[in-house]
Amino acid sequence: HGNDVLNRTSFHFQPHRNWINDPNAPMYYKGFYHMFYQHNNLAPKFSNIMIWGHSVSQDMVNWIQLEPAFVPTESYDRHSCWSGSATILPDGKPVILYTGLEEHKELDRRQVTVLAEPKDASDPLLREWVKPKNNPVMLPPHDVPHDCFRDPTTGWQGQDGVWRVLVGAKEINTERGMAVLYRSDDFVEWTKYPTPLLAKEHTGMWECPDFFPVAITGKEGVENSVNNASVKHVLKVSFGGHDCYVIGKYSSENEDFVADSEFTNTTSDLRYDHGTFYASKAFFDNVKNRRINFGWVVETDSEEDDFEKGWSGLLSLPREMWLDTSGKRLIQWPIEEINYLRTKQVSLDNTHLSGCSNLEISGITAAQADVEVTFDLPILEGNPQVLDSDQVDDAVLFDRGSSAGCVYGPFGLLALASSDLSEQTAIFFKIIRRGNGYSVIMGSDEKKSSLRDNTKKSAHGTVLDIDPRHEKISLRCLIDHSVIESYGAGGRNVITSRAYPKLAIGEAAKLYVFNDGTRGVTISSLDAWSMRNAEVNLNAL
Ligand code: DQQ
Repeated sequence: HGNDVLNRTSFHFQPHRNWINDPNAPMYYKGFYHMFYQHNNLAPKFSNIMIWGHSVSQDMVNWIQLEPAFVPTESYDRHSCWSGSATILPDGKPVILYTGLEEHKELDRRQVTVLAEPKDASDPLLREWVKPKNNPVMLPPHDVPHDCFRDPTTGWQGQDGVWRVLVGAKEINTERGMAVLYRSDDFVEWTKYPTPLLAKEHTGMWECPDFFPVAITGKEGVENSVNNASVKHVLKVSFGGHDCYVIGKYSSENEDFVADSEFTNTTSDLRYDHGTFYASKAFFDNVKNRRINFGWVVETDSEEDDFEKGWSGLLSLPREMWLDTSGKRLIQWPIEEINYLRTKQVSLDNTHLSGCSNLEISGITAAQADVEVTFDLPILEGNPQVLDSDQVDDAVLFDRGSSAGCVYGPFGLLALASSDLSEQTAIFFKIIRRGNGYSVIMGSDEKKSSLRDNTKKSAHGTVLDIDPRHEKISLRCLIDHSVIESYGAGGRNVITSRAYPKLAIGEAAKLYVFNDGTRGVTISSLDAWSMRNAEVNLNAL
């Protein structure tokens, strides 16, 4: 089998082979970006002996795979080395906190926090790590089950110089998710703070918390310990299959985080991504002063397929993150280094797309492409059919095939499409009338993504945060064989989809702009590029 048949990506992060899940401890150190990851290096499936894979890069696009960083060697991590984070200490040395699954007589696979240090901090590749004697450094507290205590964050220092980290947890006998706060003077000895930094009923176990400051104005990232009037803080937690976040004000003096909204465990939570994306981790890149996030994108084909492919899982593209001018959400955008992979380009401008039509975008490698398109709608007026969207469920709203209540659309792109359109993933918009205004639905519909029947095909979607009366509707899709990352409205909403086409592979894959609506729309501009292959962990270990 060639890569195309097996749907392997060409510019997303994947280990050389076998299984990957969460990104762990991304950092920049002495000239290299480091990515660690939950890895089973023996088979393309999750196992009960998880280790930390390790790769390095100079641009976060091309990666070299090194020896695994952590494997079970001690009783406290005998059953796995689970997720964790890196912190660069004031002397410039990195340390890592990760989750050990302990060998324990009564409490099977108890989750503990393990501290690790580089064996030789002068090695920019950080190839070897040591687990000092005083491990583990944290044990599950009494009100937390022994198997619901994991994923320590990157540390930050309060104004008092004391270190803080969060650990994901759940309250015993309830579904109250918690971000448990620990404090330390030396990063070695940790004391639990009496109350969690945040907790919420009915959300279940909080996995992979992430907590960091964002500048109130501008796109620049800020280092984890920065806290003043010019920043707000973001708390992200992974639960219910999604990476959800709240924005608020943190005070180390009062040791509290006052969030502007609450987690609800419903679709109204702010999400990094409305598609297939989980357990993400952000870090501050001091080379370019930006905050960058990576998430895990799971396979949605069958385990049998994964064994045939020899791999399972990948990471999202590195996404730069900053606070929207509204202060109400984050903006995400692929780091600029991704653009260096762009090669052959085709463009369109001011092209009318009449109702019920398709337009093929030819001349690029549609299976491996970057596409930016902006749609302009004629004036929204008159008295079109009013849709009370509260009465329409998501399954209908996010389905390309349904135009119930649409003023315009659905219109958008058909990615990874076969020439007979029997295979296609539609990334689209629908304008619906709601109350006195209009809403834009953004969807990524995988229902026809593959003729194979053993793949999961979901219709993902969300309400795009724009007013279509005042703004054009823009979309950027990064298409990479079996993954499509779609950024709506300049990165205000993101949806990642998986697709495993059988026909729409290699040169046979096509790209279309489509309009299923009855009224025409204008493509004000479209630029599409073929993408080069990145060199991602090509070396076999
Ligand atoms: N994956 C890790 C855990 C984490 C979960 C295990 C999230 O540490 O909670 O591989 O995907």
